Amino acid sequence: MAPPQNALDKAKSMLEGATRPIFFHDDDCDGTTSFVICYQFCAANKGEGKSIPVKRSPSVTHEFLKKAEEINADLIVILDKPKAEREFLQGARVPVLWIDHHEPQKETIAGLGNVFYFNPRLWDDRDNRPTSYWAYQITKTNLWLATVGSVGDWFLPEYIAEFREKYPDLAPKEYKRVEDAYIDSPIGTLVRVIQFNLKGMTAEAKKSIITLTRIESPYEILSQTTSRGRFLWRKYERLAAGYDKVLAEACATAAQPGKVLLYLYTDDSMTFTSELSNELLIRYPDRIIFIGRRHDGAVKASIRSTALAIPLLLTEALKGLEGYGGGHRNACGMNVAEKDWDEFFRRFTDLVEKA
Ligand SMILES: [Mn+2]
Repeated sequence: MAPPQNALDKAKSMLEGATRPIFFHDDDCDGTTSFVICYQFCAANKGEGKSIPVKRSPSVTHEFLKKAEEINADLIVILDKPKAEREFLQGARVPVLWIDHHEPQKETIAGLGNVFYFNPRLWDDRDNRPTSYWAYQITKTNLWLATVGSVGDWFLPEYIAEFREKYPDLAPKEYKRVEDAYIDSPIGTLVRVIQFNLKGMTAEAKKSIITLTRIESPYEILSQTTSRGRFLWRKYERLAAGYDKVLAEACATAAQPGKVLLYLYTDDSMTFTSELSNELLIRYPDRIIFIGRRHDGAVKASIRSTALAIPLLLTEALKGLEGYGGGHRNACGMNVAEKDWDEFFRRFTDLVEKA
């Protein structure tokens, strides 16, 4: 079952009633677009919102409470964060609206009357449509950002049809799968603009987020019709040069035979690991995508596959070596000491070839 209308309405009225909402959101494309959708919705209802991107930790910890107190917030909104500390929720003296689509956190919220937890998986465990999708269902505003946010989180929403009607030049083909929109499309470019703007120094990323809250149309960015759109585009362009270089190198290594497509890079200035592995998986769906970065005497890598279950292979290949790894069935992260890298990778490819 999909979340009922009254749950969407409840979230909507909480946003409508807020005059000083504070948003703790994930610092990826989905979390940030969700924030902008809700922020602009509140602004239209005279609510003055504040963005607190929650980086590194998957959880909103109790230390964040003082941020809400500092600005005298009358509503706390958590967006796209899989976890929050009970101490944080319990200590909040104002209502909390928590919208997420990861593993439901029933125990964390049990008995807390001030928390409204909206998670589609409470109604249907297979429903993990992204947070930006729900932000759109709740507010019915910002169709283009909701589309970009959903595609950025690997989901093609049904409202892509409306998007296409409104912006035919931004969806020139009929996209059937999220992969079609994710690369080589204007929507994919907008996803990248947001992803790249969130990279780098915190202060710089914050400035980009604030700028994004002022954007009214995707053309401001894509055609640089305003100075704020130009600002986001420039940062994107600066990083795109580096990204295109690593992408070209990675595509070149794809010519080598084998089930595993390995690309190792040493550039320390910027990490593109997750964007790169998504794109390579679309371009080479039959391969295991293995993207690693040499850093601090270790190799840190991300592994993706469309079909093969990776965690067990990873555990097996890491046995007795200095390293760790794990994650989801088709997407894992791992870290191994540089001295053990060759041995690890030999074992890993052997296991993949036999699988
Ligand atoms: Mn998400």
